[in-house]
Amino acid sequence: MKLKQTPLVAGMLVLTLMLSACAGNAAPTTTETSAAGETAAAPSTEVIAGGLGGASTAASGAATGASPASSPAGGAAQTSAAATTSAAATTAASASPAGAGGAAQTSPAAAASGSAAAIAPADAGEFLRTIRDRGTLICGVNPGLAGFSSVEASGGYVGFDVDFCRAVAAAVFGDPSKVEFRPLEAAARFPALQTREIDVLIRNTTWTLTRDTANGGDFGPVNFYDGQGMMVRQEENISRLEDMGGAQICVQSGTTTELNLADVFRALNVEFTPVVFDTNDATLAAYAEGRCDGYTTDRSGLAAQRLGLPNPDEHVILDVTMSKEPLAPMVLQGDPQWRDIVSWVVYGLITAEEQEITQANVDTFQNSEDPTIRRMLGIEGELGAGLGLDNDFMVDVLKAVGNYGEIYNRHLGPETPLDIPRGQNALYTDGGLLYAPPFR
Ligand SMILES: N[C@@H](CCC(=O)N[C@@H](CS)C(=O)NCC(=O)O)C(=O)O
Repeated sequence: MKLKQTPLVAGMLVLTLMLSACAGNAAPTTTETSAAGETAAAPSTEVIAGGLGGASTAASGAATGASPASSPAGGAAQTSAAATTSAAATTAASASPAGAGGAAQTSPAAAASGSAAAIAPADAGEFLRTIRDRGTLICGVNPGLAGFSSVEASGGYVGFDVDFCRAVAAAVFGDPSKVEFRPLEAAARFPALQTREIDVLIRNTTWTLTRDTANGGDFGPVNFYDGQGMMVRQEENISRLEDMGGAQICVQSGTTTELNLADVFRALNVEFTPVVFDTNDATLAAYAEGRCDGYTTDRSGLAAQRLGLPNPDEHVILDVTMSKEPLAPMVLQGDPQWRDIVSWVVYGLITAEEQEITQANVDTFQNSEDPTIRRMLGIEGELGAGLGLDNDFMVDVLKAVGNYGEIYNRHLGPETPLDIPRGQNALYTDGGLLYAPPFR
Protein backbone atom coordinates (compact mmCIF):
# COMPACT_ATOMS: atom_id res chain seq x y z
CA MET A 1 0.00 0.00 0.00
CA LYS A 2 1.35 3.34 -1.01
CA LEU A 3 -0.45 5.41 1.51
CA LYS A 4 1.59 6.91 4.25
CA GLN A 5 0.20 8.13 7.49
CA THR A 6 2.82 10.82 7.75
CA PRO A 7 2.25 13.98 5.78
CA LEU A 8 4.06 14.41 2.51
CA VAL A 9 4.91 17.62 0.88
CA ALA A 10 2.75 17.51 -2.17
CA GLY A 11 4.50 16.88 -5.46
CA MET A 12 7.53 19.10 -5.37
CA LEU A 13 9.99 17.23 -7.47
CA VAL A 14 10.30 19.58 -10.36
CA LEU A 15 9.12 23.12 -10.45
CA THR A 16 7.89 23.90 -13.87
CA LEU A 17 6.26 26.97 -15.20
CA MET A 18 3.34 25.21 -16.67
CA LEU A 19 0.47 26.53 -18.69
CA SER A 20 -2.34 24.74 -17.09
CA ALA A 21 -4.40 23.09 -19.72
CA CYS A 22 -7.43 24.74 -18.32
CA ALA A 23 -6.23 28.10 -17.27
CA GLY A 24 -6.09 31.03 -19.55
CA ASN A 25 -4.21 32.92 -16.91
CA ALA A 26 -1.40 30.54 -16.50
CA ALA A 27 -0.13 30.21 -13.03
CA PRO A 28 3.08 28.60 -12.06
CA THR A 29 2.41 25.17 -10.82
CA THR A 30 4.49 22.57 -9.23
CA THR A 31 4.88 19.57 -11.37
CA GLU A 32 6.06 16.12 -10.73
CA THR A 33 7.36 14.68 -13.92
CA SER A 34 6.28 11.37 -15.22
CA ALA A 35 6.91 9.32 -18.26
CA ALA A 36 3.32 9.48 -19.27
CA GLY A 37 3.25 13.21 -19.27
CA GLU A 38 0.86 13.72 -16.49
CA THR A 39 1.41 16.33 -13.92
CA ALA A 40 1.26 16.14 -10.22
CA ALA A 41 0.48 19.71 -9.74
CA ALA A 42 -0.25 22.13 -7.07
CA PRO A 43 -3.85 22.88 -7.81
CA SER A 44 -3.98 25.06 -10.84
CA THR A 45 -6.48 27.78 -11.23
CA GLU A 46 -9.49 26.82 -13.18
CA VAL A 47 -10.42 28.65 -16.30
CA ILE A 48 -10.65 32.16 -15.11
CA ALA A 49 -11.11 34.29 -18.13
CA GLY A 50 -9.81 31.29 -19.94
CA GLY A 51 -11.78 32.34 -22.87
CA LEU A 52 -9.96 33.34 -25.88
CA GLY A 53 -6.71 33.14 -24.15
CA GLY A 54 -7.22 29.59 -23.17
CA ALA A 55 -7.03 26.45 -25.16
CA SER A 56 -7.05 27.51 -28.72
CA THR A 57 -8.37 24.22 -29.91
CA ALA A 58 -11.85 25.50 -29.68
CA ALA A 59 -11.30 28.64 -31.62
CA SER A 60 -12.88 27.90 -34.91
CA GLY A 61 -12.94 31.28 -36.41
CA ALA A 62 -16.52 31.81 -35.59
CA ALA A 63 -17.41 35.25 -34.56
CA THR A 64 -17.92 35.65 -30.91
CA GLY A 65 -18.48 38.00 -28.12
CA ALA A 66 -21.10 38.89 -25.71
CA SER A 67 -20.91 42.16 -24.08
CA PRO A 68 -24.10 44.01 -24.35
CA ALA A 69 -24.64 47.08 -22.33
CA SER A 70 -27.24 45.18 -20.45
CA SER A 71 -24.80 42.68 -19.13
CA PRO A 72 -24.74 42.35 -15.43
CA ALA A 73 -21.93 43.86 -13.52
CA GLY A 74 -19.12 41.74 -12.37
CA GLY A 75 -17.58 40.29 -15.46
CA ALA A 76 -13.94 40.56 -16.14
CA ALA A 77 -13.16 42.18 -19.42
CA GLN A 78 -11.35 39.83 -21.66
CA THR A 79 -9.99 41.49 -24.67
CA SER A 80 -8.69 39.40 -27.41
CA ALA A 81 -5.98 41.14 -29.32
CA ALA A 82 -7.81 40.11 -32.41
CA ALA A 83 -11.11 41.20 -31.15
CA THR A 84 -11.01 44.88 -30.81
CA THR A 85 -12.72 45.87 -33.97
CA SER A 86 -15.92 46.87 -32.34
CA ALA A 87 -16.27 50.24 -30.79
CA ALA A 88 -18.41 48.69 -28.17
CA ALA A 89 -15.31 47.21 -27.20
CA THR A 90 -15.81 44.66 -26.79
CA THR A 91 -14.69 41.90 -25.28
CA ALA A 92 -14.48 38.71 -26.93
CA ALA A 93 -16.12 36.59 -24.50
CA SER A 94 -17.55 38.02 -21.49
CA ALA A 95 -19.56 40.72 -20.04
CA SER A 96 -17.72 43.92 -19.83
CA PRO A 97 -20.06 46.31 -18.24
CA ALA A 98 -19.06 49.81 -17.46
CA GLY A 99 -17.67 50.11 -14.02
CA ALA A 100 -17.66 46.45 -13.46
CA GLY A 101 -14.17 46.54 -12.21
CA GLY A 102 -13.09 43.40 -13.92
CA ALA A 103 -9.53 42.87 -14.86
CA ALA A 104 -8.73 43.21 -18.50
CA GLN A 105 -6.93 40.25 -19.88
CA THR A 106 -5.43 40.14 -23.26
CA SER A 107 -5.42 37.06 -25.25
CA PRO A 108 -2.25 36.40 -27.13
CA ALA A 109 -3.26 32.86 -27.92
CA ALA A 110 -6.34 34.02 -29.73
CA ALA A 111 -4.40 36.61 -31.59
CA ALA A 112 -1.80 34.09 -32.52
CA SER A 113 -4.37 31.70 -33.79
CA GLY A 114 -5.83 34.47 -35.88
CA SER A 115 -9.12 32.85 -35.39
CA ALA A 116 -11.07 35.28 -33.38
CA ALA A 117 -11.01 38.31 -35.62
CA ALA A 118 -13.93 40.57 -36.43
CA ILE A 119 -15.85 39.67 -33.41
CA ALA A 120 -19.37 40.90 -33.17
CA PRO A 121 -21.07 40.90 -29.82
CA ALA A 122 -24.13 38.78 -29.49
CA ASP A 123 -27.38 40.59 -29.09
CA ALA A 124 -30.83 39.57 -28.09
CA GLY A 125 -32.28 37.18 -30.59
CA GLU A 126 -29.04 36.66 -32.43
CA PHE A 127 -28.48 33.11 -31.33
CA LEU A 128 -31.88 31.87 -32.42
CA ARG A 129 -31.55 33.60 -35.80
CA THR A 130 -28.06 32.22 -36.35
CA ILE A 131 -29.06 28.70 -35.38
CA ARG A 132 -32.15 28.76 -37.56
CA ASP A 133 -30.18 30.13 -40.52
CA ARG A 134 -27.60 27.41 -40.06
CA GLY A 135 -30.25 24.74 -39.81
CA THR A 136 -28.67 22.88 -36.89
CA LEU A 137 -28.01 23.44 -33.23
CA ILE A 138 -24.39 22.89 -32.19
CA CYS A 139 -24.26 21.39 -28.74
CA GLY A 140 -21.04 20.97 -26.76
CA VAL A 141 -20.98 17.61 -24.99
CA ASN A 142 -18.66 15.31 -23.09
CA PRO A 143 -16.46 13.19 -25.36
CA GLY A 144 -17.25 10.14 -23.29
CA LEU A 145 -19.02 9.84 -19.98
CA ALA A 146 -21.27 6.81 -19.78
CA GLY A 147 -24.85 7.73 -19.08
CA PHE A 148 -24.33 11.40 -19.86
CA SER A 149 -22.72 11.52 -23.28
CA SER A 150 -21.03 8.78 -25.23
CA VAL A 151 -20.71 7.64 -28.80
CA GLU A 152 -22.38 4.42 -29.86
CA ALA A 153 -20.90 1.96 -32.33
CA SER A 154 -23.14 3.52 -34.96
CA GLY A 155 -21.43 6.85 -34.34
CA GLY A 156 -24.49 8.45 -32.75
CA TYR A 157 -24.38 10.23 -29.41
CA VAL A 158 -26.38 8.90 -26.51
CA GLY A 159 -26.93 9.99 -22.92
CA PHE A 160 -28.69 12.21 -20.43
CA ASP A 161 -26.96 15.44 -21.50
CA VAL A 162 -27.28 14.43 -25.14
CA ASP A 163 -31.05 14.20 -24.75
CA PHE A 164 -31.17 17.75 -23.39
CA CYS A 165 -29.36 18.85 -26.57
CA ARG A 166 -31.94 16.99 -28.65
CA ALA A 167 -34.71 18.61 -26.61
CA VAL A 168 -33.41 22.10 -27.40
CA ALA A 169 -33.14 21.17 -31.10
CA ALA A 170 -36.73 19.92 -31.02
CA ALA A 171 -37.85 23.21 -29.47
CA VAL A 172 -36.05 25.28 -32.09
CA PHE A 173 -36.67 23.18 -35.20
CA GLY A 174 -39.48 20.82 -34.27
CA ASP A 175 -36.90 18.15 -35.09
CA PRO A 176 -34.55 16.60 -32.51
CA SER A 177 -32.19 15.35 -35.19
CA LYS A 178 -31.15 18.86 -36.13
CA VAL A 179 -28.28 18.91 -33.71
CA GLU A 180 -24.59 18.52 -34.20
CA PHE A 181 -22.63 17.29 -31.21
CA ARG A 182 -19.26 18.80 -30.46
CA PRO A 183 -17.20 16.65 -28.07
CA LEU A 184 -15.19 18.81 -25.68
CA GLU A 185 -12.62 18.01 -23.03
CA ALA A 186 -13.05 19.95 -19.82
CA ALA A 187 -10.47 22.60 -20.65
CA ALA A 188 -11.83 23.25 -24.14
CA ARG A 189 -15.46 23.80 -23.20
CA PHE A 190 -15.48 27.48 -22.20
CA PRO A 191 -13.34 28.64 -25.12
CA ALA A 192 -15.71 26.75 -27.42
CA LEU A 193 -18.64 28.64 -25.96
CA GLN A 194 -16.85 31.96 -26.00
CA THR A 195 -15.80 31.64 -29.62
CA ARG A 196 -19.28 30.48 -30.54
CA GLU A 197 -18.05 27.22 -31.87
CA ILE A 198 -21.02 25.88 -29.96
CA ASP A 199 -24.46 27.35 -29.21
CA VAL A 200 -24.92 25.66 -25.88
CA LEU A 201 -22.79 23.55 -23.57
CA ILE A 202 -24.53 20.60 -21.95
CA ARG A 203 -21.58 18.70 -20.54
CA ASN A 204 -21.70 17.86 -16.85
CA THR A 205 -20.69 21.44 -16.20
CA THR A 206 -20.94 22.85 -12.71
CA TRP A 207 -22.54 26.26 -12.31
CA THR A 208 -20.09 28.49 -10.49
CA LEU A 209 -19.83 32.21 -10.00
CA THR A 210 -16.63 32.48 -12.04
CA ARG A 211 -18.12 30.63 -14.95
CA ASP A 212 -21.20 32.84 -14.72
CA THR A 213 -19.11 36.02 -14.81
CA ALA A 214 -15.47 35.99 -15.83
CA ASN A 215 -15.95 33.06 -18.18
CA GLY A 216 -18.72 34.93 -19.96
CA GLY A 217 -21.38 32.32 -19.36
CA ASP A 218 -24.97 32.23 -18.36
CA PHE A 219 -26.61 29.13 -16.97
CA GLY A 220 -29.94 27.50 -17.48
CA PRO A 221 -31.59 25.50 -14.71
CA VAL A 222 -29.67 22.70 -13.05
CA ASN A 223 -30.41 19.48 -14.90
CA PHE A 224 -28.45 17.26 -12.50
CA TYR A 225 -27.59 17.94 -8.86
CA ASP A 226 -24.26 16.30 -8.18
CA GLY A 227 -21.43 16.40 -5.69
CA GLN A 228 -17.79 15.40 -5.79
CA GLY A 229 -16.78 11.96 -4.60
CA MET A 230 -13.72 9.79 -4.21
CA MET A 231 -13.02 6.29 -5.48
CA VAL A 232 -10.36 4.08 -3.96
CA ARG A 233 -9.30 0.46 -4.17
CA GLN A 234 -11.25 -1.70 -1.78
CA GLU A 235 -8.11 -3.44 -0.54
CA GLU A 236 -6.84 -0.13 0.87
CA ASN A 237 -9.54 -0.23 3.55
CA ILE A 238 -10.12 3.49 3.31
CA SER A 239 -13.48 4.72 4.49
CA ARG A 240 -12.86 8.43 5.04
CA LEU A 241 -10.83 11.13 3.34
CA GLU A 242 -8.91 11.48 6.60
CA ASP A 243 -7.50 8.00 5.90
CA MET A 244 -5.81 9.28 2.74
CA GLY A 245 -2.79 11.06 4.21
CA GLY A 246 0.05 10.96 1.69
CA ALA A 247 -2.16 9.66 -1.09
CA GLN A 248 -1.65 10.36 -4.76
CA ILE A 249 -4.97 11.37 -6.22
CA CYS A 250 -5.77 11.33 -9.94
CA VAL A 251 -7.81 14.30 -11.09
CA GLN A 252 -8.66 15.97 -14.39
CA SER A 253 -7.60 19.53 -15.08
CA GLY A 254 -10.00 22.26 -16.08
CA THR A 255 -12.58 21.05 -13.61
CA THR A 256 -14.08 22.17 -10.35
CA THR A 257 -12.93 18.77 -9.15
CA GLU A 258 -9.32 19.84 -9.16
CA LEU A 259 -10.10 22.95 -7.14
CA ASN A 260 -12.37 21.26 -4.61
CA LEU A 261 -9.84 18.53 -4.00
CA ALA A 262 -7.33 21.10 -2.82
CA ASP A 263 -9.90 22.97 -0.71
CA VAL A 264 -11.28 19.91 1.00
CA PHE A 265 -7.96 18.26 1.81
CA ARG A 266 -6.57 21.54 3.05
CA ALA A 267 -9.55 21.99 5.32
CA LEU A 268 -9.06 18.47 6.66
CA ASN A 269 -5.33 19.09 7.00
CA VAL A 270 -4.60 15.96 5.01
CA GLU A 271 -1.55 16.03 2.74
CA PHE A 272 -1.90 14.56 -0.73
CA THR A 273 -0.39 14.75 -4.17
CA PRO A 274 -2.70 15.66 -7.02
CA VAL A 275 -1.80 13.85 -10.24
CA VAL A 276 -3.39 15.91 -12.95
CA PHE A 277 -4.27 14.98 -16.52
CA ASP A 278 -5.94 16.86 -19.36
CA THR A 279 -8.26 14.07 -20.35
CA ASN A 280 -10.42 11.76 -18.44
CA ASP A 281 -9.11 8.69 -20.24
CA ALA A 282 -5.61 9.44 -19.05
CA THR A 283 -6.82 10.21 -15.52
CA LEU A 284 -8.74 6.99 -15.18
CA ALA A 285 -6.03 4.92 -16.85
CA ALA A 286 -3.48 6.16 -14.34
CA TYR A 287 -5.76 5.20 -11.48
CA ALA A 288 -6.51 1.82 -13.06
CA GLU A 289 -2.80 1.14 -13.41
CA GLY A 290 -2.33 1.75 -9.72
CA ARG A 291 -0.41 4.97 -10.12
CA CYS A 292 -2.88 6.79 -7.90
CA ASP A 293 -4.46 5.78 -4.63
CA GLY A 294 -7.64 7.66 -5.34
CA TYR A 295 -9.61 8.99 -8.28
CA THR A 296 -11.90 11.93 -7.76
CA THR A 297 -14.65 13.49 -9.82
CA ASP A 298 -18.39 14.15 -9.64
CA ARG A 299 -20.19 11.21 -8.03
CA SER A 300 -22.15 10.63 -11.23
CA GLY A 301 -18.84 10.43 -13.08
CA LEU A 302 -17.47 7.99 -10.51
CA ALA A 303 -20.49 5.74 -10.95
CA ALA A 304 -19.93 5.76 -14.70
CA GLN A 305 -16.18 5.37 -14.66
CA ARG A 306 -16.09 2.62 -12.05
CA LEU A 307 -18.03 0.39 -14.42
CA GLY A 308 -15.37 0.95 -17.05
CA LEU A 309 -12.59 -0.43 -14.84
CA PRO A 310 -11.46 -4.03 -15.41
CA ASN A 311 -12.84 -5.22 -12.05
CA PRO A 312 -15.39 -2.71 -10.78
CA ASP A 313 -15.94 -4.67 -7.58
CA GLU A 314 -12.37 -3.98 -6.54
CA HIS A 315 -13.16 -0.28 -6.26
CA VAL A 316 -15.38 1.57 -3.83
CA ILE A 317 -16.84 5.02 -3.91
CA LEU A 318 -16.47 6.53 -0.46
CA ASP A 319 -19.58 7.67 1.30
CA VAL A 320 -18.47 11.30 1.26
CA THR A 321 -19.60 14.27 -0.78
CA MET A 322 -16.86 16.84 -1.10
CA SER A 323 -18.75 19.65 -2.82
CA LYS A 324 -21.90 20.89 -4.45
CA GLU A 325 -21.84 20.30 -8.20
CA PRO A 326 -24.99 21.70 -9.73
CA LEU A 327 -24.64 20.66 -13.37
CA ALA A 328 -26.43 22.96 -15.77
CA PRO A 329 -26.59 23.94 -19.43
CA MET A 330 -24.40 26.95 -20.19
CA VAL A 331 -24.79 29.59 -22.88
CA LEU A 332 -22.83 32.69 -23.74
CA GLN A 333 -23.87 35.89 -22.02
CA GLY A 334 -25.56 38.53 -24.09
CA ASP A 335 -28.62 36.91 -25.55
CA PRO A 336 -31.34 36.62 -22.92
CA GLN A 337 -33.78 35.12 -25.39
CA TRP A 338 -31.45 32.20 -26.05
CA ARG A 339 -30.88 31.62 -22.36
CA ASP A 340 -34.66 31.71 -21.84
CA ILE A 341 -35.20 29.14 -24.55
CA VAL A 342 -32.69 26.73 -23.06
CA SER A 343 -34.08 27.36 -19.58
CA TRP A 344 -37.72 26.84 -20.45
CA VAL A 345 -36.99 23.64 -22.32
CA VAL A 346 -35.50 22.27 -19.09
CA TYR A 347 -38.41 23.65 -17.04
CA GLY A 348 -40.85 22.14 -19.52
CA LEU A 349 -39.25 18.73 -19.14
CA ILE A 350 -39.56 18.99 -15.36
CA THR A 351 -43.13 20.30 -15.51
CA ALA A 352 -44.12 17.49 -17.86
CA GLU A 353 -42.91 14.96 -15.32
CA GLU A 354 -44.93 16.76 -12.62
CA GLN A 355 -47.98 16.60 -14.85
CA GLU A 356 -47.25 13.01 -15.90
CA ILE A 357 -47.08 13.95 -19.54
CA THR A 358 -44.87 11.45 -21.35
CA GLN A 359 -43.44 10.82 -24.79
CA ALA A 360 -46.13 8.22 -25.36
CA ASN A 361 -49.16 10.04 -23.99
CA VAL A 362 -48.50 13.67 -24.91
CA ASP A 363 -51.06 13.63 -27.70
CA THR A 364 -53.78 12.54 -25.32
CA PHE A 365 -53.39 15.84 -23.48
CA GLN A 366 -54.69 17.84 -26.44
CA ASN A 367 -58.12 17.65 -24.81
CA SER A 368 -56.86 18.45 -21.33
CA GLU A 369 -58.77 21.06 -19.43
CA ASP A 370 -55.92 21.78 -17.06
CA PRO A 371 -54.86 25.37 -17.85
CA THR A 372 -51.19 24.76 -17.01
CA ILE A 373 -51.06 21.85 -19.39
CA ARG A 374 -52.95 23.74 -22.08
CA ARG A 375 -50.55 26.67 -21.87
CA MET A 376 -47.44 24.51 -21.80
CA LEU A 377 -48.50 22.47 -24.80
CA GLY A 378 -49.55 25.60 -26.70
CA ILE A 379 -53.21 24.63 -26.86
CA GLU A 380 -53.99 28.07 -25.56
CA GLY A 381 -51.96 31.20 -24.96
CA GLU A 382 -48.80 32.46 -26.59
CA LEU A 383 -46.08 31.23 -24.27
CA GLY A 384 -43.92 29.75 -27.02
CA ALA A 385 -44.13 32.93 -29.05
CA GLY A 386 -42.76 34.80 -26.07
CA LEU A 387 -39.59 32.78 -26.51
CA GLY A 388 -39.51 33.16 -30.29
CA LEU A 389 -40.66 29.55 -30.69
CA ASP A 390 -43.83 27.83 -31.81
CA ASN A 391 -46.47 27.80 -29.09
CA ASP A 392 -46.47 23.99 -29.11
CA PHE A 393 -42.70 23.68 -28.80
CA MET A 394 -43.04 21.46 -25.74
CA VAL A 395 -45.08 18.96 -27.73
CA ASP A 396 -42.12 18.58 -30.08
CA VAL A 397 -39.72 18.33 -27.15
CA LEU A 398 -41.75 15.67 -25.35
CA LYS A 399 -42.32 13.62 -28.49
CA ALA A 400 -38.59 13.70 -29.07
CA VAL A 401 -37.19 12.77 -25.66
CA GLY A 402 -40.00 12.35 -23.13
CA ASN A 403 -40.14 14.18 -19.79
CA TYR A 404 -37.28 14.68 -17.30
CA GLY A 405 -38.00 11.42 -15.51
CA GLU A 406 -38.06 9.48 -18.76
CA ILE A 407 -34.71 10.93 -19.79
CA TYR A 408 -33.31 10.14 -16.36
CA ASN A 409 -34.56 6.58 -16.35
CA ARG A 410 -33.40 5.90 -19.88
CA HIS A 411 -29.79 6.77 -19.10
CA LEU A 412 -29.26 6.72 -15.34
CA GLY A 413 -32.24 4.88 -13.84
CA PRO A 414 -32.68 1.46 -12.27
CA GLU A 415 -32.79 -0.35 -15.60
CA THR A 416 -29.37 1.01 -16.59
CA PRO A 417 -25.92 -0.13 -15.49
CA LEU A 418 -25.43 3.16 -13.64
CA ASP A 419 -28.56 2.89 -11.54
CA ILE A 420 -28.12 6.27 -9.84
CA PRO A 421 -30.91 6.87 -7.29
CA ARG A 422 -32.94 10.00 -8.09
CA GLY A 423 -32.05 11.56 -4.71
CA GLN A 424 -31.83 15.34 -5.08
CA ASN A 425 -32.79 14.92 -8.72
CA ALA A 426 -36.31 13.90 -7.82
CA LEU A 427 -39.20 16.32 -8.20
CA TYR A 428 -39.71 18.60 -5.21
CA THR A 429 -42.98 16.82 -4.65
CA ASP A 430 -40.96 13.63 -4.10
CA GLY A 431 -38.42 15.20 -1.77
CA GLY A 432 -35.97 16.29 -4.46
CA LEU A 433 -34.81 19.67 -5.70
CA LEU A 434 -36.46 19.79 -9.12
CA TYR A 435 -38.86 22.69 -9.11
CA ALA A 436 -39.91 24.55 -12.26
CA PRO A 437 -41.53 27.98 -12.27
CA PRO A 438 -45.05 28.12 -13.64
CA PHE A 439 -45.95 28.04 -17.32
CA ARG A 440 -48.11 31.12 -17.33
N1 LIG B 1 -18.59 19.09 -13.05
C1 LIG B 1 -17.19 19.35 -13.03
C2 LIG B 1 -16.37 18.21 -13.64
C3 LIG B 1 -16.68 18.02 -15.10
C4 LIG B 1 -15.71 17.09 -15.84
O1 LIG B 1 -15.16 17.47 -16.89
N2 LIG B 1 -15.49 15.88 -15.33
C5 LIG B 1 -14.60 14.95 -15.96
C6 LIG B 1 -14.45 13.71 -15.12
S1 LIG B 1 -15.99 12.80 -14.96
C7 LIG B 1 -15.09 14.56 -17.33
O2 LIG B 1 -16.28 14.61 -17.59
N3 LIG B 1 -14.19 14.13 -18.17
C8 LIG B 1 -14.52 13.59 -19.44
C9 LIG B 1 -13.55 14.01 -20.49
O3 LIG B 1 -13.01 15.13 -20.40
O4 LIG B 1 -13.39 13.23 -21.42
C10 LIG B 1 -16.91 20.65 -13.77
O5 LIG B 1 -17.83 21.23 -14.36
O6 LIG B 1 -15.76 21.10 -13.76
